[in-house]
Amino acid sequence: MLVVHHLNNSRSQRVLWLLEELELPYEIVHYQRDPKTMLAPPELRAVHPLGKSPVVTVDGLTLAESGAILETLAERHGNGRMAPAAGTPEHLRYRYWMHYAEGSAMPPLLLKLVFDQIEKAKMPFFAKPIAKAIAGKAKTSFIEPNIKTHLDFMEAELGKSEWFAGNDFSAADIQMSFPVEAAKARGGLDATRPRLMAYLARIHARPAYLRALERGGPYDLLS
Ligand SMILES: N[C@@H](CCC(=O)N[C@@H](CS)C(=O)NCC(=O)O)C(=O)O
Repeated sequence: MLVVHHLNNSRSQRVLWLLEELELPYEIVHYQRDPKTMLAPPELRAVHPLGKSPVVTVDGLTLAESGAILETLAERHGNGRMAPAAGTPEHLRYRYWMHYAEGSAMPPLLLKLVFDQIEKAKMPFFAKPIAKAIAGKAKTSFIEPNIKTHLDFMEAELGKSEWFAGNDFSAADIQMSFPVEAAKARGGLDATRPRLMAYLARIHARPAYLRALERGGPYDLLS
């Protein structure tokens, strides 16, 4: 039996979604973030040394890194669905978006989250203006312009085809959902980028996406 080690409000939601698209049986082991630090509990380190989610265990194997997990599951169980045929231009795009999501799109969004937290953090009153000034500078000079470049790029790419890899929905769309949802939640994505907003509406209407939410539990990136 395939087991998904699922942390609440996390990237492992994507694995549940792919498994629902593939209609594969699976079990979930739930882990809750520490409400103060938002970090994963130490038990996840017993499954994988990094203690991050998602991790999947199957047939004695431990798979980590969401892109690698999605690619492996799509390859093993897709039967021609969820990934374009090897050797096609769509497959190159599929591979690109699989890597781009975590390698390029997420870093500035994560930096935004960290610097937003620094601005809000409790600290001695005399340190607050300094911390705010540094965080503000990092955001306006580097982080926000980077997020804007990525949003413009993704918006333009969705003008070429309905889905990220081409005209068919694929696991690359599942992988890309997390940065696009994160951009909506905290990266300034709004109605000024109608293709990305329409993409979000399309993925959120998929029955498998909704089933994955039901099984995974509350997912704050949607609010
Ligand atoms: N690039 C990795 C990132 C894994 C990751 O950072 N997961 C987050 C959840 S979204 C996590 O486990 N955070 C809790 C922690 O760092 O303690 C992937 O896509 O699998």
